[in-house]
Amino acid sequence: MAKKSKLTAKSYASAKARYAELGVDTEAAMAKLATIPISLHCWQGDDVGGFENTIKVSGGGIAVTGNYPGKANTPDELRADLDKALSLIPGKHRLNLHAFYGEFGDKKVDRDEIEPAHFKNWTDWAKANGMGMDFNPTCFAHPKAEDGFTLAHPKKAIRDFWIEHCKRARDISAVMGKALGSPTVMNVWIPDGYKDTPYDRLSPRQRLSDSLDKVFAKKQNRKHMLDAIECKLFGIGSESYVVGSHEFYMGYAIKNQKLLCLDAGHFHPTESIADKLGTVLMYVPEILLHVSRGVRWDSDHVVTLDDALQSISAELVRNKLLSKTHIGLDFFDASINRISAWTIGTRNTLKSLLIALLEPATLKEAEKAGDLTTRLALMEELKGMPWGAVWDQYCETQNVPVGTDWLDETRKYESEVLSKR
Ligand code: RNT
Ligand code: ZN
Repeated sequence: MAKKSKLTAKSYASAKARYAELGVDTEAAMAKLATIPISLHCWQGDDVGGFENTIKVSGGGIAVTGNYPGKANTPDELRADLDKALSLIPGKHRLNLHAFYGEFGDKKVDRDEIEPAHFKNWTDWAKANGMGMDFNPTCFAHPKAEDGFTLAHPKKAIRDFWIEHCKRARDISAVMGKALGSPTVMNVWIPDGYKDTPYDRLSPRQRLSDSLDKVFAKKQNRKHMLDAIECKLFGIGSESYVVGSHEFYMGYAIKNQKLLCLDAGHFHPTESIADKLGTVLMYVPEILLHVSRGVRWDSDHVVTLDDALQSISAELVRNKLLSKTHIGLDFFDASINRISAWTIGTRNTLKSLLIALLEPATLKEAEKAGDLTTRLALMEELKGMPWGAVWDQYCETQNVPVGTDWLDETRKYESEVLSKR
């Protein structure tokens, strides 16, 4: 360990000098990175299962594949797994919880009956860890969503059921945010859509708009909770038509000044959300990101340090959009160790932010001056800069494992804890 620290320190000293030549202050970049929270999604820990005492219904077009042993079966197990993941990730982060992860004892509590008390243990846990929390109504995996429609359902009784669920979720969010001293971002995502070509594309959207108006009718304190809405291009089982399209939610968010949630996997496969961030923020107050990775028709692979991720972070840093952006993760992989999945995805998101924070001001200046040759040359040279040495130093100063040392920790946890489940 001591040998490793010495190596880290040595590499960092040389990296610091290299960046200084470009006018980049590596210490300032690390200090800034330490202030950026990432909201860890609870659902990577149990394959989007939840803890309701009802027969599990799948659906909603979000399919988790893989059978890796050791998934969390209880709230305590899920919290222990999150504790482990958080101990391997530098910085202070948040928890993003779905409503069906409430603690219902042995009672059958339907979605239109959830209350703040069902989430008290989660809130206490977050408070003890000094973390904020985000929340989501769960409008899928339920008998009343089995035909693929919830808030836009043609039947009023079904719409009312989901409206009630979302209203309660907002009250719960407000209680959480107040208790934790940081607003809870509540994101509404619904699966509503058709597998095959619809005749009427408009009426479901009018119904959704009307349902959302009812959900959001009660004024909530923005210090305690913020409303976000998430669009999607298509899903498994809603290939031909999704009610909550980008245009729908973009319009609704602008009109009602809600947060727009942009999930990196919810657009055409070659369409990047990076280009949308600044533009959308010209018209909506804040945004929520679901950092994810689409692969062909599926939207939720573990986030890797790819170009798409790096352009998202670059956009946020270059245009100073971080203060208006809530960064959350959204992926679920059951084919690998789930704690490693969280660790890889979150560390990658942070790495991409660090790379962006290490960009020199000369890039902007070159572009402004019309010197596009320098812009291209610099952008390419930056790819070879030793940001990895700065990252290692950051991990070291944040007291989390450097390099792949975290993998030893998840392996140990797997043999001592997960394998016994
Ligand atoms: C689904 C959406 C949504 C969910 C979570 C579980 O396509 O991305 O955000 O993944 O709410
Ligand atoms: Zn999402």
